Amino acid sequence: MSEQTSEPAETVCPLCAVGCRLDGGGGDRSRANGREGPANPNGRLCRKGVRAFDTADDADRLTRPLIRRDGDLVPVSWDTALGYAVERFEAVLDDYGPDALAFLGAPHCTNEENYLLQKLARTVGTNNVDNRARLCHESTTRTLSERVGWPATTNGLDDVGDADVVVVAGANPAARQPIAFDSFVRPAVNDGTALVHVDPVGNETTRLADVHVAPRPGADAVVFDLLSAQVFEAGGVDDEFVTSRTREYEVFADELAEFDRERARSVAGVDRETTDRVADLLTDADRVAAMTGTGIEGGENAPDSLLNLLLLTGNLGRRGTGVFVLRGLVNEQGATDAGCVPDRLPGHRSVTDPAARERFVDEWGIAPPSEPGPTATELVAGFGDGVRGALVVGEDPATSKRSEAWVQDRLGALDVLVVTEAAETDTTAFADVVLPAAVGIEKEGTVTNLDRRVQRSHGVADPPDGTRTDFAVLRELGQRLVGDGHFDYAGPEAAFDELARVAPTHAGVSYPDLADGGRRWPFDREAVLYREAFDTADGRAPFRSPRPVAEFGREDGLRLVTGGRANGVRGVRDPADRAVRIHPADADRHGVESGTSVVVRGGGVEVETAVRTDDDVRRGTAYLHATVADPLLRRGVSNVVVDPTP
Ligand SMILES: Nc1nc2c(c(=O)[nH]1)N[C@H]1C(S)=C(S)[C@@H](COP(=O)(O)OP(=O)(O)OC[C@H]3O[C@@H](n4cnc5c(=O)[nH]c(N)nc54)[C@H](O)[C@@H]3O)O[C@H]1N2
Ligand SMILES: Nc1nc2c(c(=O)[nH]1)N[C@H]1C(S)=C(S)[C@@H](COP(=O)(O)OP(=O)(O)OC[C@H]3O[C@@H](n4cnc5c(=O)[nH]c(N)nc54)[C@H](O)[C@@H]3O)O[C@H]1N2
Ligand code: SF4
Ligand SMILES: [Mo]
Repeated sequence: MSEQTSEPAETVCPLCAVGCRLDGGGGDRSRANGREGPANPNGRLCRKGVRAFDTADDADRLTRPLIRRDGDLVPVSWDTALGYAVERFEAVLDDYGPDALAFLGAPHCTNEENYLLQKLARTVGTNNVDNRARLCHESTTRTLSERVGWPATTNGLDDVGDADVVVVAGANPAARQPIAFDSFVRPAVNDGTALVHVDPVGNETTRLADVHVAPRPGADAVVFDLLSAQVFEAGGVDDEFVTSRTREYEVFADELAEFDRERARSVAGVDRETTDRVADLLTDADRVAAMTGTGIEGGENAPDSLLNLLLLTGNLGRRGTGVFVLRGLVNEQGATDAGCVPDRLPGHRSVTDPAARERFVDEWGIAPPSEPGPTATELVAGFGDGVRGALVVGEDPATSKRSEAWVQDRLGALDVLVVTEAAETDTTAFADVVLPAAVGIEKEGTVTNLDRRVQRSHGVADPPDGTRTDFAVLRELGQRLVGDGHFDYAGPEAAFDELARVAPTHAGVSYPDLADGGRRWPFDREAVLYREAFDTADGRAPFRSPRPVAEFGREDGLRLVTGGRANGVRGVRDPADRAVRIHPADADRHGVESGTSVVVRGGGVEVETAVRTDDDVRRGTAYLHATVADPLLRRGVSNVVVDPTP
């Protein structure tokens, strides 16, 4: 069942959402080589990307289907494993109905695989389908879809060079999306673009920044509102844009006129000199682009306030402006585009939209359910309760911000858990059926990067004997659970063609059109969204009122800030910098200095590490790498004490 074609031996790096192209042709597999592509125009790969083949060569790969018998996972044939999975899912369907099943996946998988996964959920009769990676950028993408149209990056990476100012907020693209940063942001800055970094803690990105704004963690909305008020006062409003392209400006303008700037500065903990400098840059700039990461997700409404600032200054719908959502996993954008979300059909159409539903009825002959389902987080919380069975495709829900005991309890409470995985994980330990999967560079299909570019990915490595692609598995599960020809796809191309028929984002494009570096959706407009109008009901984007500026409560100890959130793709793990970084003044106060062994304590949990003092860390905060901070995060600890090791 080869899905191999005679395409060039080139594929997309599976290790992050930048979408660099790499050479898959023979030779030395210990180090991957880049090929020039739209996201890596110099043909370079980052130090993570050069290990792309490790994902295929890992000795820990699963190669036999397993089912649980008398408590143990035992190897069986594919036919037995799939038959058993179907039998157990059918039992849940008979006893409890379709909403007792959950389908979780698959930002590591292709668009075609994600399309099949959501189709499987919806044709058995439930919208219980989600992928938790979208949660990395949930509030940013929600703001974008509610206020301008699409939950996605508005512009193309290749127009960052046209920006006069780039604002990076809550992200570290220099380390996390390094090739995008080095190919587009760094040259722009070298060429005169001003870089503003908004982050309580300095990182690799700060090193290139002209201004570092280090607000209190969670205070980004206050900072952006303050900047809007300053730009407003300085005459930096783009009146024509505001009049012709936005709504609800009067209310917003009144609020800006009355905005208490002194108080905002004190609440956000930013000094006047710094914010004046940024306000000047924004007022003088013709083009401003923003890049957002996971760090602004936690605070109140930061994406809304950032969007207000961009609308006020007319910075959407032109080259060198807009919002770049710095997505993480290779196909995080595509999993959502293909409909692996509980409230949207493929192409981001609401499950409640009658016209959208009609298209699916025409194509499928089966109506998708019209009630939005719960989110992945809610679904996992319902395991063993409302949810009795789950199919998990290429995710590891056991890795989460919840306590290990809680997660294990939930996974253990299911009647049936079927997992497709490349290797053993904390989740497979709870599975009733484990299906050994082929990984990215072994598969045919398409993936969509962080600037909406849909690229062909090719099987440039042979999958180990005994594994199957998620596409083949989902097709077979569909044939057995739904039947009637609904899943009789010849291969991924047929699924892509169907996606292009039902999803407005992908309309009008087929595989041959994706040769030479792929295309950005929507394919009729490509790079810059919203040139003429926003994709809202009336074509305008609404302002949203700034939230009242509330004081942050006085905190004991240091506020914990984490970064470097990790995804543990097989064989590639980041060497975590274990040190806790604090400001020298805080180090003095705690009686420690660089190199001192310490315990970082909070919520009854302790982490042992060493101190590194750093002027770029905001006073009153302590920065830890996410993997080191994991035990604290799982307890929901937000403040810590740093004490010398006794
Ligand atoms: N090498 C490597 N690269 C990766 C990954 C990997 O595992 N390894 N994973 C990928 C994935 S899945 C993702 S989601 C992305 C994540 O990419 P990023 O979002 O860039 O990841 P982080 O390094 O966690 O950066 C978060 C930043 O937010 C800051 N921050 C924390 N709280 C606040 C706040 O309240 N306000 C502001 N303004 N900033 C705050 C932190 O200090 C930190 O600098 O990276 C992707 N890239
Ligand atoms: N405690 C804690 N929780 C976190 C984070 C953290 O740093 N700490 N990070 C958060 C972030 S940013 C993210 S994005 C998520 C990541 O969450 P997940 O996506 O669940 O985690 P990963 O470890 O990236 O990938 C899950 C599994 O996918 C498998 N896999 C890879 N490719 C394929 C494939 O093609 N097919 C199949 N079937 N399997 C495949 C890998 O073997 C891996 O075990 O976790 C979030 N949760
Ligand atoms: S930036 Fe991302 S896509 Fe590019 S080589 Fe590095 S890991 Fe791969
Ligand atoms: Mo992520």
